[in-house]
Amino acid sequence: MASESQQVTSLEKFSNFTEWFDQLLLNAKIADNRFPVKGFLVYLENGAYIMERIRRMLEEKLEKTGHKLTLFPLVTTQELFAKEAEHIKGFSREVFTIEQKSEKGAERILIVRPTSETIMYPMFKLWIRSHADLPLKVHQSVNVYRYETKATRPLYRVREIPWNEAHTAHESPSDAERQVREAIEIYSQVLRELGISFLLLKRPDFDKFAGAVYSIAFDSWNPDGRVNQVATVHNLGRNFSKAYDITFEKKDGSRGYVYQLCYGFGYSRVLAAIIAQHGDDRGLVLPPPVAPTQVVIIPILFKGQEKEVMDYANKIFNELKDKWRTVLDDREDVTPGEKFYYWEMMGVPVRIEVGPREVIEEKVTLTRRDTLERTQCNRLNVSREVERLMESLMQNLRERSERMLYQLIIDAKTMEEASKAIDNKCIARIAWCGSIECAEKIKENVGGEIRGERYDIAEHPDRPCIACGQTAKTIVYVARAY
Ligand code: PR8
Repeated sequence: MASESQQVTSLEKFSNFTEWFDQLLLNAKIADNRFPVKGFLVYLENGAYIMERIRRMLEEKLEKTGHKLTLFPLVTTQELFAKEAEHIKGFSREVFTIEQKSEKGAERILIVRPTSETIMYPMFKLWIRSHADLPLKVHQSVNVYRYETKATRPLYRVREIPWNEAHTAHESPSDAERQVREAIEIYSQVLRELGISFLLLKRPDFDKFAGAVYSIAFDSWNPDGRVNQVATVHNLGRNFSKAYDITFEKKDGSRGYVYQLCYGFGYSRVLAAIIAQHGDDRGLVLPPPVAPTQVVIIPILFKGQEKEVMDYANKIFNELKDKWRTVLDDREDVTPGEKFYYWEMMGVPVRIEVGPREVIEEKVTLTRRDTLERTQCNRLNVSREVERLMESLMQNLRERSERMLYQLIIDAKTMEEASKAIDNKCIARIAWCGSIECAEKIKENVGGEIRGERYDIAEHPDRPCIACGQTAKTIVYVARAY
């Protein structure tokens, strides 16, 4: 068994992230950002494919846990939109509207969903009668539209947002809390299966979702130091049920407002995280569950032996094609070297080369994309070997990404240390007293925002607030964000 390991660098990705990312989007057929309406992206064959795979992974888990698939309209009225006061405050400057003119010339403005609370909840009011209708759990994968005022960035901050949103209603606060844990588990599982590592953070009150009691966010790391919020879970308490009058008859015959949650999973941001966390200077490195091509077979042709090699390559192809998305790259006008380069950029997890030597020895040579390590195996074992490599690659992606996350976290005891951490494209871990004044001071002096405290583990401050020197209430993470 021959083995040769090579160092794959990610220098370009870390030193010049934006350029690296933008070029890769086009070269690897992920997305084209040149559409003439700002913030609206064209998803190319690989980008659209990967997002579709992510969608299926998520929806399968949502449906297994009793979330019913629904499809709600794109629009709502201004009156319905304005019912929950905090929500309208949060979103009013970001909405796209449609002008609707009747034949008589009367005008009506419709609001295009920036999210669907105000579209779904008037219907929840009609559907929910008694405790027997609860919990109600629905979800949909749709585009929502936000006139983002922050600078747009392809995949990270778009104005047409492809996402899945789930909305639930419950009879008690404890059932709503149970649902928070279920939602977190579902999102964590999908992200884990994609090897994406993240901080699970409870957002500070000043940064929670408009209308929520509290918000939990999944902040994934990014090579340029800006965290990428790929998903969020919001506990809405009874804020919306009171505004939209969603009540139910309790077991004891009295009536009460339902407790609600909404949670969202940003498909384009998860795609960005896959590219950004796993990619290297040669291009994409795709997790097998979402790779459009999982195995590529490249025949190495020598004059006079073309037929033997092609027959052999076809045999391997037939052995693999039902189990893995396999391509036999038999282009005649492209050299094997050029093919290697192309498929490496495309992030194909496993490459198989077969040449005259492999034919004679009844072997194949395999290269895994994450480490570019080469191995050989007997032709008869190829299917098993591919499976082993896929598992090992996936585990390595997960571990490598997790290691990087913890390398990027800098425990900062002073403003200077925190500021230096942010300048060095890291995430600062600091002690904070909880006051808005100090949060503002930190933002100003450090150059990053307080993203929140860990939700998955309890972290107790062992030092005073970094800004005022008073007793700290909590340990929080500070970073720049998209
Ligand atoms: C909600 N209501 O709306 P959220 N570009 C790309 N992805 C985005 C963008 C953007 N401009 N804005 C948001 N996302 C709740 C929960 C129904 C669902 C993605 O929550 O405003 C982010 O990944 O927190 C974000 O975490 C997710 O949508 C949910 O958005």
